[in-house]
Amino acid sequence: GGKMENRIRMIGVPLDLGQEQRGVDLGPGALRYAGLSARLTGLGYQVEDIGNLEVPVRDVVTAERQQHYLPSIGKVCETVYQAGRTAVAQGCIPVFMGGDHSLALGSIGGVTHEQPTAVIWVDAHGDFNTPETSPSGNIHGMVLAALLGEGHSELVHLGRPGPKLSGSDVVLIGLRELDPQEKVRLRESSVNVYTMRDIDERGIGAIAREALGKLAHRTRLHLSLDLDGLDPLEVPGVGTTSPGGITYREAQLLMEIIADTKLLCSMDIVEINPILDHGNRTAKIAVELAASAFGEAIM
Ligand code: HAR
Ligand code: MN
Ligand code: MN
Ligand code: MN
Repeated sequence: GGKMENRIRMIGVPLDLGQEQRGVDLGPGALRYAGLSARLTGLGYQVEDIGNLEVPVRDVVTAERQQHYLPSIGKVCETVYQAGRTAVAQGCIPVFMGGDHSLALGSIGGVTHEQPTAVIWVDAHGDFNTPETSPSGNIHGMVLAALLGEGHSELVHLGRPGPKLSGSDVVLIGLRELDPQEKVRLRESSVNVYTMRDIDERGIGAIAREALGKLAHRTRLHLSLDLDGLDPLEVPGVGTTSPGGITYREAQLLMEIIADTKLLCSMDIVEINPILDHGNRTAKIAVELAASAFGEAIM
């Protein structure tokens, strides 16, 4: 069912192979130093941090470079999948601390193993490329497409055969940077999309409520929070910045409205790059947002 569990399991995934910038592998540490565990404990959860899953260091798998590290990303995501599946089976809420967004192939695959789960995907990007449409070849730009069954077969059939989500189970929020063919693919899909224009015109509160309404056929929610969905003026520590993003206050309201549903069953916190950050501010903001998503209220 969708009742929120009282146990949270933090799972570090220092995966940086889905993109080219160095430093996103340091995300799990940044979130720990920003106090994620204590903050969630303070909300009344039993929090367990199981450490980091094993991820090959980029400098050790240079032979995979031309393949954009597809074999290693597949292997890591298999372990992420099993960790997510196990956490849900044991009645825990897994919180996946990335790492780049390619880890969501495993996390969302794993949490949907037993029961369907709707996904709120906060991002500047659609992550809806296939190998044919991607201008970069970077796997983190193909994750959502693969979860819906399109792209590298190693990724599409990861964990269990076939697609892990249908388009109508997904809401994208915060988009402002799509590649030309990715845009066409997304338009032709059944994914629910809210761009920055939608947020500007209608306000994040209306968008959040409408988005949750689109997912009302599900009783479990997964939040995939790509920090580059926020405005880089407030959240500079990400590898692919895109100006004009979701403000901190808008993100807070979105998290609070998600918390009101009490349906949040799992979460990814991805793309934090502490090397590009100022004083760990991006991870600190991510901790604030995670606390709100899990029920922290101002009063
Ligand atoms: N669309 C670009 C590509 O596919 C960049 C997208 C990925 N960037 C991210 N993920 N940070 O959301 O290469
Ligand atoms: Mn992303
Ligand atoms: Mn992004
Ligand atoms: Mn708060």
